[in-house]
Amino acid sequence: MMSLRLTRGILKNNAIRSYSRAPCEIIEILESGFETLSQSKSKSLLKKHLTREILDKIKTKVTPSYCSTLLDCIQSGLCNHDSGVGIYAPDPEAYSTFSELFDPIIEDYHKGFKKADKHPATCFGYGSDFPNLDPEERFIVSTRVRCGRSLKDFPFNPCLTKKDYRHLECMITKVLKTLCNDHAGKYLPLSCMEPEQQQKLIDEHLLFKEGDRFLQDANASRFWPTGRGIFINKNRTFLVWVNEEDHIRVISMEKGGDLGRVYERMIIGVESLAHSLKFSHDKRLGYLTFCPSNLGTTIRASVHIKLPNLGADRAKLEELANKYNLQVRGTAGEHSEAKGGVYDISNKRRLGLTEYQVVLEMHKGISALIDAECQAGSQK
Ligand code: ADP
Ligand code: IOM
Repeated sequence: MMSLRLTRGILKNNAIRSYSRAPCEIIEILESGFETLSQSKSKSLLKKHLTREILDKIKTKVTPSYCSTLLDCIQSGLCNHDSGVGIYAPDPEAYSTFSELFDPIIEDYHKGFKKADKHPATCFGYGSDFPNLDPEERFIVSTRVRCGRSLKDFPFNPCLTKKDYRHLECMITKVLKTLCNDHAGKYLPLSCMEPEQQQKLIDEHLLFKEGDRFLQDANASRFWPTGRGIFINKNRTFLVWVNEEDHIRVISMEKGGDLGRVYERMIIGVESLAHSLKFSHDKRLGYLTFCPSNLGTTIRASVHIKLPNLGADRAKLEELANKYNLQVRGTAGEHSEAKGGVYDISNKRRLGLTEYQVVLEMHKGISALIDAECQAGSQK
């Protein structure tokens, strides 16, 4: 049996899509990766749902248009046992071709979205539906709402060519140039950025990080930094990431807890882009994204928050957050640690609810955590 290191070595040394491997080689890597994952302590949804029966059913399948294999979907999860999810869709058809595996993972992540369920039509509501979460500025450092979009007729990262990256960047930046008022800004291609400027933007939580091993092992960082970049408005409160995990990430953020204002800015931004760009959308799964955790509304509404009393016991904080369908991340985002007592807490599920309902779930949950923090403080 091949060890995890060997599996990883084979995958990494050949940064190629698996269709250029012989089918028997793909099966061999899948079998060995499956054995190693099954025996590991991984808590990923991939490990939980990839059974022998499912593996045997889908291990020889390929998607009709891009010939993506199961290995293209799960190689990141096979290499990184600390993945939360561990599976990505190399192209939109992967969600149906490998539905035996994607569906239970989607149901688990999005808390009960079943095979027969249909994602509701878009309904953003209004920013004014959401009062400031922390008007006295005691707990919340900053608030951020993001959503992801993929452009119709393009596959996701692993299947994109260098030419596709350039083409996507060109289409997206052309539209970004037309944004006005608060949303007007400028596009900075990653390839023209000095390393110091790049690091500064990462440290300020504006830019995506470099060298994410989960994305690299999913074959999502090919031709880096070609086609990648960030659009920033004058106030640095509205950002668009180009060709990172998804073709587009629309982000609104600012200091403090005014969720309504942040959300409203994101809605205007994404709706402006939708006038000129056609997005990849599915009747059942809503907006399509590279990672199944982002399907549907694709919204992650988060606060950077200090909860000294609740945070004293991270396990308890997680348990309480889970009760409100919230997810706790570290200060530098997914797979990072909390620094200086600052947690990133956001809605977990994004599929099966409208945008309004997703943000409401986050608003209610964060309000409840702040109440619990105050109560814990008064009992001291
Ligand atoms: P996403 O998938 O939403 O882009 P990540 O976990 O990769 O999330 O985080 C991306 C960046 O956004 C990180 O630098 C993270 O610290 C930052 N971030 C997330 N939420 C907030 C927030 N409320 N305030 C400031 N920065 C934030
Ligand atoms: N969205 C993706 N970056 N993530 C869920 C990776 C993982 O932990 O599996």
